[in-house]
Amino acid sequence: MAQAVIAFLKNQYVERDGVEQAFFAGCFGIFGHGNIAGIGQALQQMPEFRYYQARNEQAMVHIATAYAKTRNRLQTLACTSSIGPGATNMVTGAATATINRLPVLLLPGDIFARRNVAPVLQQLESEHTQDISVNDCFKPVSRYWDRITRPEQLLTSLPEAMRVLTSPVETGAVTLALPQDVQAEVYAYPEAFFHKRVWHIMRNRPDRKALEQAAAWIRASQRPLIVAGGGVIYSGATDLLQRFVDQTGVPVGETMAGKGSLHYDHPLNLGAIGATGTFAANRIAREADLVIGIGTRYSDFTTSSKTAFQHPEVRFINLNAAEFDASKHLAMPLVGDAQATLAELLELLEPLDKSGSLDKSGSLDKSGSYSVEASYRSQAAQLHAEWDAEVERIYAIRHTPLPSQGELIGAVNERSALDAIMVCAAGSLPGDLHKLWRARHPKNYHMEYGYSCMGYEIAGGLGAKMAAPDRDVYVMVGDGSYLMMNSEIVTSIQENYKLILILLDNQGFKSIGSLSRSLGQDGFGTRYAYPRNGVLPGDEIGPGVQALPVDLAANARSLGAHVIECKSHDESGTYADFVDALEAVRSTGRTTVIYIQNDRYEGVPGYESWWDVPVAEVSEMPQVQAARAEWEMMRAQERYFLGQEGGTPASTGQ
Ligand SMILES: Cc1ncc(C[n+]2csc(CCOP(=O)(O)OP(=O)(O)O)c2C)c(N)n1
Ligand SMILES: [Mg+2]
Repeated sequence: MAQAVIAFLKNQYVERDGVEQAFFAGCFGIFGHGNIAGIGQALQQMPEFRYYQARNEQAMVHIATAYAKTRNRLQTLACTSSIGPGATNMVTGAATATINRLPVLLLPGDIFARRNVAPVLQQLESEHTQDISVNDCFKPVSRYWDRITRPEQLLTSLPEAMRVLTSPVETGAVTLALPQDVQAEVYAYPEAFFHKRVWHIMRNRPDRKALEQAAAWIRASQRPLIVAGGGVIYSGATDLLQRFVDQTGVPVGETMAGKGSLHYDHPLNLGAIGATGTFAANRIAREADLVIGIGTRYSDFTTSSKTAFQHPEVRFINLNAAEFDASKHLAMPLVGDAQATLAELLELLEPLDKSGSLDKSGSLDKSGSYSVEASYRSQAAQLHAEWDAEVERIYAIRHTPLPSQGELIGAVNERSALDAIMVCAAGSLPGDLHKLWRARHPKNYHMEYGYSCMGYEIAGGLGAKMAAPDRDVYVMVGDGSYLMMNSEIVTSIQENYKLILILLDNQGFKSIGSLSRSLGQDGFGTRYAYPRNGVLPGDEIGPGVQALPVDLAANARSLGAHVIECKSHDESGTYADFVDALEAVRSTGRTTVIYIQNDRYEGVPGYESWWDVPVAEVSEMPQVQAARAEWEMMRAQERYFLGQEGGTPASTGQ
């Protein structure tokens, strides 16, 4: 049965726009008794389906996820684990993939189907059923889940797995739990099952009436704004988005997954939107009367916890492959592929034919195409320029004795190759990068911020590098995330994929520390420092904090990485050394860690936005009471978007 799984997987292909490729680039795994004799033997017998070793099962799912993200979901890796802890280690990875709508195929081993020798090593026993194992934990985090208790079940299960993995709507983690005994059983599978199969990736088109209504809404809009999400990039709609923006003058704010949809220096790119957004995007959002969301899930970071859009009559048009997302905020739902839908929408905004008449409230430029008012276009361009000056200001800070994170981001941005990929996921870096990173192509900014999973960074960097070996991959990782999962440095050495890891050590959680202070909690429990009088220190302790004798640079070196430690040679601090390191790293031969300490407190500010983190309603701490009062003010600005009265937008017309 396990041989059949691999023989099937290696013959699955996808095709989009006439380009065909194998869907699986191989299989990552860690062997134990739950998979070694089954999938392990099959992989050994079929070396043309490449097997890769990981150090940690969660990490290998992140590798596969990042691989799929880099390849715009057109290719991924399978992941095999043993039963028990090997399997449950993948649950966090599965959630990360599913939340980000990225395809990964998980093949955890499972307890014996025949049961006679139960309980087997690592089996979770249950008094009320024998039909349960730890693999049931995968159900809520998988888009398709199955347990193969008879070998012939593969004949119906694997095609379902492929349908879900290759569907732009349903994709995410797919889990096929493989009982240890069944993996080794024989079955006379029909030969046709193993023939090459090509899965066509569909570019579905939206309902015509909804499309016409959307065009009318756009023509009637005075202050439209595009929110560009990850779907723009995955569907390959970035060139078309630029045409749309050039033609209509509608400005763009980018989500975490959508950053890079438009070149950062396009005058109508307002940059990041939402809680970690720029003042440019957030000001335009506040007054927008129409929001055109393309390929976005509208997470709370994008909507500033539903406070970003304050125009009393704001309405939404959502272009999305998934009806679920397209319908959010009771929008006019354009359910379809972003590229195909944008093309059709653009056509409807082009000059009307001679007999056509323009919606009265729409504007008409000289060519007859829809375009926003010139004053709106120039307001957006002005804000874009002001934001760029703010980025410049932060890039130019030279904080001492320890550098600020903003200036280090600037140095990496300016000293990495134009086609490089920057990977990140958690900590204070994502917010700062969302604002400050100048994205120069759609793959330049690889941020996992659906799950913001500490530990994704290095593993994700490896996945990105495997998917794009000709590009430099820069992983920006905090000391907290580094400590949580640095294991795949070893895999990168083993497989000779060179990663450039920028390890920013601020001795703890800069992000949650500053969140904690904003909540009146003084950074409690967010520092890596010795306890004082039996209590972990907060920020009031100041420089009296007693640091831990931890040497992360030595740790990285011990895993086989080449390490460059930034030191201070004069009163200007370590910045100069960092710049030198960024030059030197271009020619190192293997995974290299640039280790630098940065300041815990010097942060990039928020720009006219908010994120809802509820504060204790009653407390004995005056600072917490003050934070609660502020929270209540902002909470009052959260909105429901209820759309039009009397039915779905398309049925009511206006
Ligand atoms: C697996 C996981 N656990 C906890 C969190 C909550 N969390 C978000 S950021 C953060 C601290 C990250 O520390 P570090 O990597 O050093 O980055 P810094 O905040 O210092 O920039 C924590 C604990 C998370 N996102 N993921
Ligand atoms: Mg840190």
